[in-house]
Amino acid sequence: GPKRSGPELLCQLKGRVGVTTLTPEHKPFSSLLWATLLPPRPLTSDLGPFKRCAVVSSAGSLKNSGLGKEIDSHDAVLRFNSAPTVGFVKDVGTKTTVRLINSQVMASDDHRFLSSSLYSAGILVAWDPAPYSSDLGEWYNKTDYPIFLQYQKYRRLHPQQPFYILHPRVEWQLWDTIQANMAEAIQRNPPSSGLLGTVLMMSVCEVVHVYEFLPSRRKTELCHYYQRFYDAACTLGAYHPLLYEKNLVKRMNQGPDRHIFTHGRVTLPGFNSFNC
Ligand code: NCC
Repeated sequence: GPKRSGPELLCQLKGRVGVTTLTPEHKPFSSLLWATLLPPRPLTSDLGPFKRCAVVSSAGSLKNSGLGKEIDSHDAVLRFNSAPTVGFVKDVGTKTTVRLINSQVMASDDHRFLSSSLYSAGILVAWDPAPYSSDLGEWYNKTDYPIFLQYQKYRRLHPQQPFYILHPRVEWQLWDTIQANMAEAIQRNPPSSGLLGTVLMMSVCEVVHVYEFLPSRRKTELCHYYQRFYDAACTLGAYHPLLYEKNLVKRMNQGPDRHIFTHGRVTLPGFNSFNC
């Protein structure tokens, strides 16, 4: 396809991707008893609007970054999966407004999703790699991990904590946008939590700073800032089209390259901050 400029890409993203979450009215959930556990309104009606937001990737390059204070200065902070703050406050801050989790985290025993206090801060948003069709009925019968079972269990144990499920359409609207801007065919797997969370925050914030999604001078093979596990695929991608996601974000960045190098920081405008 044609090589779009940053502003053109932002407009395309804004036009094609609509962040929505499941509500009790969505079929086939509307006919199921547990649908009453879903929030009555979509996430974007309940969250924000915020001025300045931070998206904190889980990359190993956050380690020894000293970015904690800067991250906490934002009005809202999004984190991913089982990325902790306790023990890492100097580098990643303390504030958690939203935690975006994949269905693998919800289902696997090692993450103790139902019992760990790690997940109790902020609003939870869960997602599961759905079939490309984004048909809710098809997905319901063929989730990657048992997202709905775990959702029901968690909601019954923690009824006060807001908890949303991302509409799988978002994954594929985003995937289509990535593919539309790449010369080669990319693997048909949904984008990483990192890009999904970034677009989520662009929907409710005026400005979004994304940390260590594009690696800084601290770039390392250390997978996560919170684990002693080394694998370059964490930064470069394997299952997720991560390198393509990063290419797109690099092209949309409105901050100077220097900020990527020193802070691993990218600056993106919220969807309501520009006209197309
Ligand atoms: O690793 P993960 O992601 O939880 O990281 C969250 C997001 O941060 C960005 N990232 C992370 C590490 C790194 N070195 N560079 C990065 O840019 C990515 O954008 C990433 O999405 C996921 O996307 O949900 C993912 O989840 C893990 C895993 O399921 C959870 O951490 C729970 O253990 C996946 N790993 C495996 O399946 C083994 C990972 O592929 C994607």
